Amino acid sequence: KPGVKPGTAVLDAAQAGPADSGITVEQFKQDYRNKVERMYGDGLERVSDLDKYNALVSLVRDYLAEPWLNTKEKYRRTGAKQVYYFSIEFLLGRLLGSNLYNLGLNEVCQQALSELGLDLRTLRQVEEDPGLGNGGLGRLAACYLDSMASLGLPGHGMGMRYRYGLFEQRIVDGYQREYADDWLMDGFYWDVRKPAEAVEVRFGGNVRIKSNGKTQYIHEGYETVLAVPYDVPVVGYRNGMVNTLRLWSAEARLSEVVCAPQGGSDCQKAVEYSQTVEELSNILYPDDSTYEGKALRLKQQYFLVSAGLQSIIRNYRENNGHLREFPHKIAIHINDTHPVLCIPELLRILLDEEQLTWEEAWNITVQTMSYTNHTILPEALETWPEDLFRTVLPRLYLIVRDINEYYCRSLWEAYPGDWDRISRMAIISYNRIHMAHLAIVGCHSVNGVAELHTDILKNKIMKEFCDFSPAKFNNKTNGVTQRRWVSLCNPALAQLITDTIGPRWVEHPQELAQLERHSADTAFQHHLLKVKLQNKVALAKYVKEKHGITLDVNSIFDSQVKRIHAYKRQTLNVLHIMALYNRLKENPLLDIEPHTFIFGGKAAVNYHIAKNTIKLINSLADLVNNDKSIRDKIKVVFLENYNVSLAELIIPATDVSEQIPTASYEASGTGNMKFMMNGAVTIGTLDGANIEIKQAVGEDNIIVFGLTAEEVLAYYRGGGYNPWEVYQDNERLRQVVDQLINGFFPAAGDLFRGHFDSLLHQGDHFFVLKDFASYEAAHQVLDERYKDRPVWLKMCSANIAHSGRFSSDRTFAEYATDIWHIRPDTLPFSASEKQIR
Ligand code: B1N
Repeated sequence: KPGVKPGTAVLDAAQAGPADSGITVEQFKQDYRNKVERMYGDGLERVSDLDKYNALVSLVRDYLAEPWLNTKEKYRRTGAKQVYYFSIEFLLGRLLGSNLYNLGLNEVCQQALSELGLDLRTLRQVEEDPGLGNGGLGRLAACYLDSMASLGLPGHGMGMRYRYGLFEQRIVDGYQREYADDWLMDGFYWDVRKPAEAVEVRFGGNVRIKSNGKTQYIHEGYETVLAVPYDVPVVGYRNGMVNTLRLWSAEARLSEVVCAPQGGSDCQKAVEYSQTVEELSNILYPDDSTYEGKALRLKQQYFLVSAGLQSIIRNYRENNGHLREFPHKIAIHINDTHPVLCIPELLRILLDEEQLTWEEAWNITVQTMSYTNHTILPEALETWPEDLFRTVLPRLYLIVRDINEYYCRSLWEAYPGDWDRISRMAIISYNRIHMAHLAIVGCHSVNGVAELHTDILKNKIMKEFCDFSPAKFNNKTNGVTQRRWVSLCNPALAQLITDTIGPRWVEHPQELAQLERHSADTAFQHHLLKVKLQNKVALAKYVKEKHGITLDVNSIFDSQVKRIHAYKRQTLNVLHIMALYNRLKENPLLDIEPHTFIFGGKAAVNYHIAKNTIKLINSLADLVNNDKSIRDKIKVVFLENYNVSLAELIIPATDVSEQIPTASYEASGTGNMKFMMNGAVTIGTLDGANIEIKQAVGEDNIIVFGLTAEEVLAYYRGGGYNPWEVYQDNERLRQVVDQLINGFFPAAGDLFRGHFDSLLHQGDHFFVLKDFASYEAAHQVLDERYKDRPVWLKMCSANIAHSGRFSSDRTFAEYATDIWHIRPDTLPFSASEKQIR
């Protein structure tokens, strides 16, 4: 049923933290009634849920106006260094719950509404997910916003206000169908439009070089797009801080067009023009970890960068002195290569508008900029054709050419005569502009997102760059915010933790380590079990309402929820379930724990094999769920439209977290961290942050399997491996691989031939067959452990207890000290606390 939306959990009153909002229940009730009446000219009893929700958001915004203003004022007064996190995606998720929670207003609001006969949960559910991101990268940016504000640090987001977010996924007959995500349809009340702070962004045209003593670059004949900012408040956790996420929207100045000579007074033309302009911020590209060389994407990137930088510089000028001081007052962080045009754009402003020398401008730029790489997938590395770049951004093109020239000269000094190396490292080569190279050259810091990922960058993908400037390279293992990913989505667990070790963990997640002492405690284990069960019941209720499938809440909930991608190996999971099903069919009395296998995730619109994987999962679900002979021992469900809100429902209810990419491919993963914080046990490969999760929890508390990254890379060097041998040697595996095409899925025909071929005839690039036996054995170990409930619950507790270092508060503190050089004494993390990680 498309109408059924994932609900939200209730927070318990006892989770009150430090600062008090100062607003009483009575006050809240009165303010709320007034708000409804003023907004709708009608009484609370007569307005719709949507109206009630909107009025509540508007009231919360009123409450946060003062801290927002005070925060800005404080930044101006103290001249504190400001960090701007540029990201083409911010996957925020719903904001009402998190803002109430961080403002310390949750209990008051809940109470006030209930006295008015309303339910906060219902109103929270009205909210559309602002889905302005694809997956991990965008969600990470959102977690960092929460941590920056909650640590009381001056960090802001710069992003795009897409008219349509990531598509809404519906499953029709087992297939993914994409629908526009019209998230703004009912309005978005969290942001504030700031038309007075709009700036112009210029595209196309040409550059005239004027030389009278000093060379000047005159950009002419360009098209102008108006960038209008919308500011979203980012509320810190009970600390009175409110930072800003600035989202840019493209608009046309129609009045000018209608009057312009070319346009005549032709309204039709004006409308067409406005449509092409607005196209710029219309859609989020629905690709995760892939690169599409679309001109519109390049324009989006420049639009964000130019608008963002102009507004930063305007603000800087109002409050500060000379631009030479810029890097001491401003840090700009580039989230993957998408906003890397920050580098040439800042240079352009400093050179053309501020008349600085190249050397001055270059030093300021490099000192200001830092860059995070999020993937080593070759298909995600951005390169733009030189021609396209020159046409769309003629002035920036000249600047990039100059950067390349200076840089290649310095390479030549270091490696005289080594043309091959220089052309491999150049920013422009073979008529393409390499954005990652530009990022490495123009930033003072380059980081990966987990230890293994950074090692691979340093020793393989970016080895030559690292040899040339080793000091730039560093690791910052990702993290997630425990406030959204435990407190908000799993209030019952949060309550149990607080009852056990006190409330400080919400701000000092390292303190979760104290749980270790209680992990074998029967009373604690009993509560933990109860919490999990309660969360499973909530998820089962949703699944029943939405999909009409009944789940056994006493079964093991085993979840793989993430984008569908060959390297993430949903197929491995599927083949294992098929094998389990076959075993049950052979021996209906087989003594296995009942399992519920949960899948969720979107496939990129043009990624055919991934879309077929969804159909494969749904075909398996049809088969298994309708086979009476296995007596509900296994169930398979694919939950439609996986997004932040659905994650908030699935993660707390999960026992087993599937993190099974081919080693070396998943830069970090962040879902793995969310599951562990909620007490799920990971079954995973030694990839990305899984390795660090293993270090944190110890090898008894995680189940690892499969090839290591080193082994995978060694196979690639040797030209791959022979999947036929594995297939021949393992009967159970041979059976399931054959079942992809032999009529086992009655209506599938040749639908899964692509999967079959990629496993057997195309060399099994992702080592699915190679890792199968080890994956199956790992599952057997898991089941053994699960049977011994006290052992299992101890594992769950250990995962929660050691999840502190995967808090984005820790990650952010590291970025702040090591990269942005924000004074460490302003960080709430004491040196000794940092040691714990
Ligand atoms: O970034 C996450 C990591 O935890 C994941 O391992 C990684 O896969 C993910 C182009 C991407 N890398 N690259 C992207 C997204 C959109 C796009 O258009 C690339 N996403 C990741 C956070 O570090």
